[in-house]
Amino acid sequence: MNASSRAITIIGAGLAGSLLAILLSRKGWDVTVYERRGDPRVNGYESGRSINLALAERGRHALRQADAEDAVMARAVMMRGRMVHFAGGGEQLQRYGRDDSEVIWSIHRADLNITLLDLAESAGAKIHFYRRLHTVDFPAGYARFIDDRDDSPHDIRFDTLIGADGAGSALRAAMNRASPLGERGEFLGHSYKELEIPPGADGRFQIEANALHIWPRGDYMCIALPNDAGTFTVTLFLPNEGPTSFANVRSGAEARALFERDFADALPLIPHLERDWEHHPPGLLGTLYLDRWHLGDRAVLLGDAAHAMVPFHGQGMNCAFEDCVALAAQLEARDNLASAFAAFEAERKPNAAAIQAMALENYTEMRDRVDDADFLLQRQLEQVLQQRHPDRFVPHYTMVTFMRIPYAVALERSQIQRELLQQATRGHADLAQIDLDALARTVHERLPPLQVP
Ligand code: FAD
Ligand code: E0Q
Repeated sequence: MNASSRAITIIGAGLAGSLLAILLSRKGWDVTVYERRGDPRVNGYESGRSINLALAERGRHALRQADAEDAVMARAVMMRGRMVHFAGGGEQLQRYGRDDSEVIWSIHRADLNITLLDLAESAGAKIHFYRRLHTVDFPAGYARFIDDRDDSPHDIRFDTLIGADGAGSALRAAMNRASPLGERGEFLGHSYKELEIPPGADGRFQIEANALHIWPRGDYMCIALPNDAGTFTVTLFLPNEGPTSFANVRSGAEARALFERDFADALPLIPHLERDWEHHPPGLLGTLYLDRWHLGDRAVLLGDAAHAMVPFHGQGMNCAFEDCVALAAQLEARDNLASAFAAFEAERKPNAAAIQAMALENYTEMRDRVDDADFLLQRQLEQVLQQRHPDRFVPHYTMVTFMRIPYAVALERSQIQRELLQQATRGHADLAQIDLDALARTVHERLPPLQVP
């Protein structure tokens, strides 16, 4: 598409909005971005969202397209695997991949966002802060923004709007009013709370730095991701109702009692438990499904605005970044906006649905299964099958995290593989009892070769 004549207005300068602004500005589009919050480089970062995030191959690849990878990776902390802290004490590192070439990276949300904002501006994008999208007149091409500092309205004219304004998207609400999008939200019924592990007296990490720590406890769990300053951000995921829930753990003192009982090895590492608890409101979790992501040539949604998901696969940002690359490519390839938006939606919607489903499944797996004997046997068998059939049997986690095959393909193959693993391990306690030759025949029948890069 001929970009020189066209202007694009992006709503939201979060993770997806700022990355997309870089990609489109570099391709010659005239990009303007409107962001509800203040400039984080001036006022500090008001987020209320998770402080750090796991970056995987899909996200890294997208950052590479924007020449942002080196700057981001310079401050990233490697996570080789999950460090599982068992209820009875003791811990175990479950590697994510085959070696240190297959790892994920903990990055700081604010640093990442600032890096992307800087690059977007140097690529020519204009970013306006304190501009919260309020209402849109699509036929006339007018949008109204509010400056929340003084409630003043600001009206602009637009050609087309791209909604990167997150799970509570105001653009989505406006589009839905103009023409229903078939929106359906499903709350998980569990929420989260963030706490901090400061560095030790020597300024260093108090627990293994190069891991994603996880305390699985059946119906709930804690995780911790490292930050480059020697701290960890701990996230407690808990049901909203029930015996151990946000309904019953209301005060900092009650939170301390919960940690004494269930997370005893973590408790001494969190000195400001009560303060953190009382200052951070619990965050809601859910999945958002839409039938349509675009409105003709007037508007399109991406990232959380289009497909918010639960965070248990660590893929929300990675998926949002993949969306940005896909939308930029369709805008180049098609000769008009409406067909670019339609092609983007057709390409990405099945894949977003697949990672949404896998993220939900991973919650049960993380909180309830990673410390089970049958789970561990299945992981062992998975490794053996990967070695024997490297082009056919690729572990679920590898397909999602270290590869860029479509999420929908990863989901389909994972379902077949899980069935094979469950059938082969049923009633067995040891790998030696499993007939690998019989299994090889099933693998060849059911899993065609996958192009492994
Ligand atoms: P956001 O990052 O939410 O950005 C939206 C932007 O729009 C914000 O800047 C906001 O201020 C702005 N905005 C909102 N409304 C308006 C408006 N009306 N007008 C103008 N601007 C507006 N993903 C991973 O890949 N790895 C992880 O490890 C991971 N961990 C997570 C842990 C938790 C607890 C949670 C909740 C999420 C996690 N995610 C993770 C998901 C990730 O945070 C999101 O998928 C990602 O932030 C989506 O990016 P986005 O740009 O679509 O939305
Ligand atoms: C990852 C990395 C919030 C969060 C982020 C994550 C992961 C998990 C559990 C959670 C999944 C995993 N995982 O370890 O399988 O890989 O990002 Cl809870």
